[in-house]
Amino acid sequence: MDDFYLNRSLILAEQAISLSSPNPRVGCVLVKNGQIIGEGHTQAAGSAHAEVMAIRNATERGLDATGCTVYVTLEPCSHFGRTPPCVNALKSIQPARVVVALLDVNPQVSGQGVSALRSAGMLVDVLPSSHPIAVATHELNIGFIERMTRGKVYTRLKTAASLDGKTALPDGHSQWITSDAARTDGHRWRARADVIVTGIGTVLHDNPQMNVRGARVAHPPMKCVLDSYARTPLNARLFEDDASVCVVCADLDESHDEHAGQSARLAALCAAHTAVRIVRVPMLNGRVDLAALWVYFHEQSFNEIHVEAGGVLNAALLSARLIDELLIYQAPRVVGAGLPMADFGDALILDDLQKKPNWQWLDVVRLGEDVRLRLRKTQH
Ligand code: AOF
Ligand code: ZN
Repeated sequence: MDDFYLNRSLILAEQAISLSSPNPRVGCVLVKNGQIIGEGHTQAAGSAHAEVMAIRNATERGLDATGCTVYVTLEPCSHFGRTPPCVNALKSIQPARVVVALLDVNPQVSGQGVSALRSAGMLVDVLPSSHPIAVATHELNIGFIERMTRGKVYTRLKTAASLDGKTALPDGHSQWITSDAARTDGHRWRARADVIVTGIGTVLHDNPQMNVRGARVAHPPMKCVLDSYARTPLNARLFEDDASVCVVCADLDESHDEHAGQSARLAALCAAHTAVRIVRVPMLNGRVDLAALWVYFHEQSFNEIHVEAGGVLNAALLSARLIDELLIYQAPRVVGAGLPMADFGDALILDDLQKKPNWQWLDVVRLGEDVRLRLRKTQH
């Protein structure tokens, strides 16, 4: 039965997507005499963790949790952060046993939560890291885990392309290369992100809304346009909802010809839209320094970035080694030769087939008439 209740905890944890960031997505179930007596998931940062929500839920139902078994997807925290330790909350209900799917990599917790529970006399079981529920918990929190362990923001790049890797038709039409099922799925991945990134070329050409449609979001992801010279139109569709918009522009010095024009356009953007945030980033080889921007994203404690851009920006991000995951929707169409843009531009030249592949398959799924390929960068 452990797997059954841990699976239920995992389903609850998934409900924290778009809500809990920068905190991990955690679910918790309290079980007594074969009945679920309380359940919960992590709330927004600064609010209750999953364990506290589950205990509250049992209390609200008038049920006594003493002696229960706690199923929780992530090791209960042992430190005072924005909230008091969950370990203390658990001690207050005196469970007989705690089952944990995955240890918390946060250095302030990492094993200390489990030790504290054991010291308090509880039986604690932790799944082996290869257990499917531990793996799923890891995947659900890949952004949090990468931020904590590698100090970077997990970045997923989405493209939709033809069989021959083209993102546009000869006349430039590109928006609907794949079918409804693929687009709906794409929105679910957008919903997981703290920020959706695109380039000014895409804004000017496709005028995207860059929002999440057809999936529930507690906090809509921030929209971010890489726009060195501040050319984002005041009436761009990405301003149509109230999500915050970050315009990333080049930090031009006053001797630069474009300086005055850029300042005037930025002022107009800020005057027209209260939700605009301007971020200035140094130039590197004539464009915004992407690595510097990703440092800024890390400083914001973002866990996951979702990129939907054109071939030029995609290629630059891949070359800068900022992409961790590829999400490629491929339509069963061949566009043909000599056409505008391939999904990764042409900046990456594979020169040696003897080298190990740099991407490994995560999964390949049929979605309506299309396929979805998901790959993760190999570490070597
Ligand atoms: C848990 N249960 O549901 C979550 C945990 O600043 P705080 O107090 O919100 O603490 C944030 C840290 O707590 C976070 O970095 C992670 O280590 C842990 N998250 N722990 O026991 C939860 N979301
Ligand atoms: Zn906690």
